[in-house]
Amino acid sequence: MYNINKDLANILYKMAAIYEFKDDTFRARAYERAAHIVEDLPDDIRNYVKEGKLLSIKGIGPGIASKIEEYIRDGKISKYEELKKEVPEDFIELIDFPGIGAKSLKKIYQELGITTKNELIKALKDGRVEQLKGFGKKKVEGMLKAIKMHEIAQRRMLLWHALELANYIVEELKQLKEIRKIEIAGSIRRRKITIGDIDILVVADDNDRHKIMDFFVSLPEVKEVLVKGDKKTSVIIKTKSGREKQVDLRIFREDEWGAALQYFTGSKEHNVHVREIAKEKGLKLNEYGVFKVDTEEKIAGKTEEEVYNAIGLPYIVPELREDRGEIESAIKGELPDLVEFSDIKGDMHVHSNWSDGVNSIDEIIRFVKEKYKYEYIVITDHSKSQRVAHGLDENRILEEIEEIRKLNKLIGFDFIKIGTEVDILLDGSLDFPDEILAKLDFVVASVHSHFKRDNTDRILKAMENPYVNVIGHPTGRLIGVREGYPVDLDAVIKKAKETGTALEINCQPLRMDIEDTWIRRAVEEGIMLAISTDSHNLGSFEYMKQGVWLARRGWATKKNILNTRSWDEVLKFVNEKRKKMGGIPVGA
Ligand code: DGT
Ligand code: CA
Ligand code: CA
Ligand code: ZN
Repeated sequence: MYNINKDLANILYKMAAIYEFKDDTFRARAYERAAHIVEDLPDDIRNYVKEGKLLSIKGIGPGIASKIEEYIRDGKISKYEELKKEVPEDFIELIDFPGIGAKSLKKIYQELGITTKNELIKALKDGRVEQLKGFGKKKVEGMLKAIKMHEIAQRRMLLWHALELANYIVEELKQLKEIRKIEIAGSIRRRKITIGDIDILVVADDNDRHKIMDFFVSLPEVKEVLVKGDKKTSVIIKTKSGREKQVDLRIFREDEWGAALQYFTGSKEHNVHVREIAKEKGLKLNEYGVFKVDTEEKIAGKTEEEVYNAIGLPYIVPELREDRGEIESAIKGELPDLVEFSDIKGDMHVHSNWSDGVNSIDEIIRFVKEKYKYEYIVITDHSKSQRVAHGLDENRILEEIEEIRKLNKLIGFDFIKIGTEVDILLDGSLDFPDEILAKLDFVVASVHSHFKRDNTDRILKAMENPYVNVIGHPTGRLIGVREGYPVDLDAVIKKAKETGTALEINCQPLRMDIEDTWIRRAVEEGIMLAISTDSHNLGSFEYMKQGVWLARRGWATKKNILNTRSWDEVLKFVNEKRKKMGGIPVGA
């Protein structure tokens, strides 16, 4: 479904930043708070409006409520349109981007008269900004880096967002009964973590093509038509949050469907290799089918499986199609049996409102038990060094343990496991003493500070601790926002193997950390991986799916993933390490 909460939150963030630019700090704070709240709502914002419950949400006052209602009614907020005119046009996209800052832009605008992005970059580079009061070399470098990150983020879209947009377009197109089959192809189907453009394929009768393309270009989100033909039409879609994305729609005949899907799913590298294999067999492969070179006879094309089989290969799942050895494995009949979402038995990294999560543990229990077939959830609130995230100190985590025991008693079994996301401190020691960690069922340890230095030493040291079971988001990267800290993942994988520690595949859209190639290495080395959502709100539990996709791109099977195990088996993993590294077993 199209995520209206997210789009609305993006506009509220922009409004907050523009108020900041206008020195209206009061409104800036109010809009920022409202944006946070809307972003984290567990339910579609339209339902709150429908039920007249908007004003009962804490942090949404009458002024903002009326803007939200206007947005839902008209698809825009007139106040936002007005506000945009008070800021140079180029600044609108930059104004709320992390590392840039509305206040800094304002100062540069006022003191240097700068109004475009190019002028801004120039002034940052030639030292004019550095000389302004309140700016220094470091800050200027940070801003330049942020602008570069922003450009990358604009060019490619995160998988989750691209998929939401693509699904929305597919739903719209499905209104046409002339469309007999429809599928998203390209990098989305391969579940790449960032997406260049969206490719949609359709089966329809030849004489319906025109009607379908007419309907496609008339969608209200279409901002520009790049090419319009009967077989292929490309448009630019503008999302409500102002992002622009190219969408290609292609129409095929029923008997071409498999060949078209195969061709337009890519990757290019995979396809080049597949065509070489076909050539060796005297066959030709294109988007319409598989043909004999000598007679031009068509021998396959209706389904993808048929296409692969015709050139002597078994079906290869889209996530593997990167020409990273999948064709060789297919020839040998050694393709891995990849992990699936239905294999997942629990989530091992979840924040509640005891630290910086939105929901109470009780709400989390009710939501997750209703929606997922999980056997356990590990609550892993932050430790005390994370002050902005309301990290727990020793006393508070003992209280949390008590609370969890009570809640488990109410359900009748230990659905909630007691954990922590403990900070790895600068010297590699942990933010809780061992006596506390020993009382927990499961421990995630993460680096949350000093992103500039090489953090290999800290992580290796943390893994030596008998109570640390997983290293959270091992690289610290935020896609399109900040690069990961320098870290030697080969050394981390080696140490993980030595100590019996797992590495996390973090499912947050901006993290999707670690990369598929490193997952593959971890799988080859036989170390454990935990796919975890790092949820801070109820909507985030759904991200588990993209963590599974990422694991699949890293060739992971069920046995490589810790949270496909029942808790008894997880406990074995935990206690093996505790024993090996000199800790006391769980519950002793
Ligand atoms: P993206 O959009 O950058 O995230 O990545 P893709 O893989 O979706 O690339 P895109 O949209 O350019 O093309 C979709 C697929 O179509 C691509 O994965 C393979 C196929 N394709 C496109 N152009 C060519 C081509 O010139 N040669 C071959 N062999 N395949 C192509
Ligand atoms: Ca594409
Ligand atoms: Ca494309
Ligand atoms: Zn974290």
